[in-house]
Amino acid sequence: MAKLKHPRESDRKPALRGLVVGAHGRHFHVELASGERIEAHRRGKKGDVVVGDVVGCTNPTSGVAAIETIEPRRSLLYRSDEWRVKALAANIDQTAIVFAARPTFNPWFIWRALLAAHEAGIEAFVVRNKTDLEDPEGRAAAQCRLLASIGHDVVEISAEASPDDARKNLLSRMEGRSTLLVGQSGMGKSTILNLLIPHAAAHTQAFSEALDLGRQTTTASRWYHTEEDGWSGAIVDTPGFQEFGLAHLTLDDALAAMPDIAAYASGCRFFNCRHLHEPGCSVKSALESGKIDPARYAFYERLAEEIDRRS
Ligand SMILES: Nc1nc2c(ncn2[C@@H]2O[C@H](COP(=O)(O)OP(=O)(O)O)[C@@H](O)[C@H]2O)c(=O)[nH]1
Ligand SMILES: [Mg+2]
Ligand SMILES: [Zn+2]
Repeated sequence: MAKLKHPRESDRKPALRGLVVGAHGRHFHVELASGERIEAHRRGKKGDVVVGDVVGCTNPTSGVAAIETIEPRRSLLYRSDEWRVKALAANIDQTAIVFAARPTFNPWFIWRALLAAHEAGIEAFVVRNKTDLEDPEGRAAAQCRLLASIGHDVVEISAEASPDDARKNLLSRMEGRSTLLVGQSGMGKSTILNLLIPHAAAHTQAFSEALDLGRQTTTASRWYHTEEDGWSGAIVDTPGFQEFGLAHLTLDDALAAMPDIAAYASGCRFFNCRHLHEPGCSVKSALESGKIDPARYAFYERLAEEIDRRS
C-alpha cells in the first residue's frame, strides 16, 4: 500500500515569487515579476528575511501575503552588536562605504565595514564625499591615502558640488551591479542615492505609507532598482547606525582582511601567535619600527578584545 504523504510546508509550492524591496522588522514589501508590490509578513517569529531576499509567498489575504520560503542567497552581509548578529542585506554584489570630512568621520567605521564585506565575500569600495568642503587637518585626504596604500579602491566625489563627475565616477563601479550604501549618518548616502536613482525618494514615501511607518521610515531597509535612470543596477539603503560590530568574526578572519598587518604575521616565534602579547612577534616588531600604522594596530587590538569578550 502506498504510504500516505502529508503535505508539509516545504512541499507546497508558494503561489507567488518576488524580491524583498522593503524590510521593517517583520513587515516587508515584495516586488513580483509583474512589477506589482505587495505587503507581506513573515510567519511566526522568524527574523530571517532581509532586503534583497528572493522569497515565495502566499496570495495576499486582506491585502497581506505570508512569506513561506527564502531562496538560497548569493551573498549575505552581517553586522553585530553586543547582543546579536544582524543580517543587513542579501544578494548584494558589493558595498560602497561613504565618508566625508564633515561631520567628523570615524575611520573605524570604514575599516569595520571593509572587514564585514571581506567576511561576506563581497567587494567593497570607499567613497570620500563632500570634497568641496574644507578638510580639517587633512584627515579625510590622509584616510584616502591610507586606504589606497592597503589596496582599497577609493573614489573622491562631491555629490552636491560636482554631481556630473560624481555620477560618472560612481557608475563606473556600480553599473550592472547591486550596491549597498553604508556609512555613518550625515555622510551623504541619501544624496548619492537620489543622484543615481532620482525616483528613489518617491518610492521611499510610497513604502512608508503602505506600511504606515510614519516617522519610523528611516528604520526601514530598501532595495531600489534603476528604472529610466540611464544605467542599470540597484542600490540598497539601510537604516543609519553608528557602530558596525564585528563580533561574528574570528581574529583570523579579521587579520585576513587586513593585509597591512598580515604582511608581517609570518615571522612570529609561535605558529599560533595572535600578535598581542606574545614574545618574538614579528607584527609587534613591525609596529615598533614604524612599518605598521599605529592606528591600524590599535584597531586590531580592539577587535581582538571584542572577539574575546564574545567567546
Ligand atoms: N557640501 C556638501 N554637502 C553634501 C554633499 N553631499 C551631501 N551633502 C549634505 O550632507 C548632509 C547629509 O546628507 P545625507 O545624504 O542626508 O546623508 P546620509 O545621512 O548619509 O544619508 C545633507 O545636508 C546634504 O545636503 C556634498 O557633496 N557636499
Ligand atoms: Mg540618509
Ligand atoms: Zn605575532
